[in-house]
Amino acid sequence: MKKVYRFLALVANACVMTVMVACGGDDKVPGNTENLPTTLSEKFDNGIPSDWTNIDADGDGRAWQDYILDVAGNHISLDGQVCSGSYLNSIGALEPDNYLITPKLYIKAGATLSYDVAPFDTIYYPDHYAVLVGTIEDGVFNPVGTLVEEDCSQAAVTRTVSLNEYKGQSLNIAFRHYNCTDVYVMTLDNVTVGTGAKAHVATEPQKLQNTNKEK
Ligand SMILES: [Ca+2]
Ligand SMILES: [Ca+2]
Repeated sequence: MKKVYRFLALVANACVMTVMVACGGDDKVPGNTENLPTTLSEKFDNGIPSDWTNIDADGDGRAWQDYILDVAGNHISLDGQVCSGSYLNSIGALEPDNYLITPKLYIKAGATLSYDVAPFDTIYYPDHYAVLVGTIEDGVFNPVGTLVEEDCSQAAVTRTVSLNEYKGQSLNIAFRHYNCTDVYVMTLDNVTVGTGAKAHVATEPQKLQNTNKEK
C-alpha cells in the first residue's frame, strides 16, 4: 500500500509542476512587471519569426533574410538559418547596416546568450557584426551596451556571452551586420537566452548549389 501512496504522491507532484509550467511560472520573477519572457530559443526553422524586428537601417532595401540569391537572382531557401549580405549574387557589393532584433526579454540574474555565427563562404568570410542590447523606439534600435563586436571567423562558431550585467532590465538583443562591404554573406542560427548553458556544436554554413560568390 505504501508503494501506491508513493506513486500517487509522485503523480500529484508531476501535476503541480505541469500546471506551473503551463502558467509560465518561470516568468513571474520580481521586477518583471511586463511579464516578459525570460528565455528564448530560436532555430529559424520557419524563417524570421513575426515577433522579431528586422531593420534595414541603411535603407538599401536589403535586410536579414532566410534565403540566398544564386547568380541568376533566384531565391534559394537557407532552410533553418538567416543571413545578411555585404555582397549578393546578381546585385553586387552592398554597405549593410542591418539589425535583426529579438522580442523584448526580461534579463534574469545569471542569464547567458548563445548563438551560432558562420560565413556562407570560407574564402569570402570576414563580414563584420555586433551583438547589442537595447530597446526599440519608433522603429529605431537604441543600444545600451555591446556584447560582441568582431569579424566572422572562417569556420562556424558558437558564441556564449553573459547577460548578467543587464539583470533586472527589459531589453531587446540586436544582431547588427555593418561596417563592411563586398565581403559576402554571414549566417546566424540557434539564438538562445537562458540560465543553463549547454554544450553545443555550431551549425556549419550550408553549401548550396550555384551560390558561390560571383566575381
Ligand atoms: Ca540594408
Ligand atoms: Ca536552424
